Amino acid sequence: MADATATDELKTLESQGLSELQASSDEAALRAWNTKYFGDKGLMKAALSGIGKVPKDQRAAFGQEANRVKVALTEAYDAALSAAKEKALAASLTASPLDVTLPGRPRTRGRLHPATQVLRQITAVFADMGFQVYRSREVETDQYNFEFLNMPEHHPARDMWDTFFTTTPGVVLRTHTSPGQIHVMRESAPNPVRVILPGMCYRNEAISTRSEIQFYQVEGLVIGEGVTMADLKGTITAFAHRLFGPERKVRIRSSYFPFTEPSIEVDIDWPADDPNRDRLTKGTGWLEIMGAGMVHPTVLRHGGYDPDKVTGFAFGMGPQRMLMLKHAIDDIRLFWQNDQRFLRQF
Ligand code: FA5
Repeated sequence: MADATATDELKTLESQGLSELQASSDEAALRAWNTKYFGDKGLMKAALSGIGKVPKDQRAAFGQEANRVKVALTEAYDAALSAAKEKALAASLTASPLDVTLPGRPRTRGRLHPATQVLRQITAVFADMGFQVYRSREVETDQYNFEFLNMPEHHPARDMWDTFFTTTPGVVLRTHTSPGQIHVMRESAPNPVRVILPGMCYRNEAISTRSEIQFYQVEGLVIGEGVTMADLKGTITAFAHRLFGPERKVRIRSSYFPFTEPSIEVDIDWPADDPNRDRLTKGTGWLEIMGAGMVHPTVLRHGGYDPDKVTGFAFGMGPQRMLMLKHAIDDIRLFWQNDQRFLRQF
């Protein structure tokens, strides 16, 4: 028999521990119980230190008993703890029930913006004609936007483009994609060039059904030996028929741009059955889609080419105006209003 007092103390500890465990109703209480009994300064440790009072020949039996009590309490604690956790989980599930049979929230799928779609269509048509795509910057210097395009300072033609100036002198938001022509030429001279330059342009204009302050343009530039106005007409007509269908009429008028000589403008007939035809075409039945012409010798020189050896043509079109023509859209402002009812139709 082990020492009566020390062993009794162990037994009391066991029954006291078990009944306190039963009274601990939640996880926090159980953890507090665990600290009280098995912590560094816990009752179990204190009881074990009683071994000093036990006569030597009874110490092994005391040790066995102590171990039994320790295992019994630990197992009871583990069981109580997992029961408490289950109970808490069940309670939280009833408090906020989760119906796993409910259908999920459908994810709305996005699509390409109509302006992006038409840019891609235009790119595809020109790619078939052997044009490469060149990306050019939207923030330009005055030199590139005007000067190199044959519009020196104070040239009246600058008034054709209402410009957004930045706070940095000489730096503007490009008013057209034409400054990209100079970048391409300077990178390519003296080799032949056949590129399109799509991108955003900015103009400080009054916003109307036909004009935005921010819009896309697609510039085109072809340079080589013996390039003529006939090549320009042929390219533009082939392009317009590919994009709009062979039945649509293309009209070419003479015009003026400082960076082309001669210069032209290209119109397309507006669908005759559209009730908005007169309002949008100012009664003419035609909507302008691009400016174009033969690259001015001065511009060729600024680009690093010898105008005695090569010639070139250039054009600048408005893809949004073209999309308006294609689908009889009567207001260009719809493009940037982010109205889903408009965007979803494309
Ligand atoms: C130009 O910007 C010339 N750089 C085009 C050019 C390039 C001529 C190369 C010769 C050689 P214009 O200002 O006409 O030209 O604009 C060209 C096209 O951009 C217009 O036909 C129109 O389709 C579109 N566009 C112009 N302003 C706006 C605007 N405010 N909103 C929407 N589209 C516009």
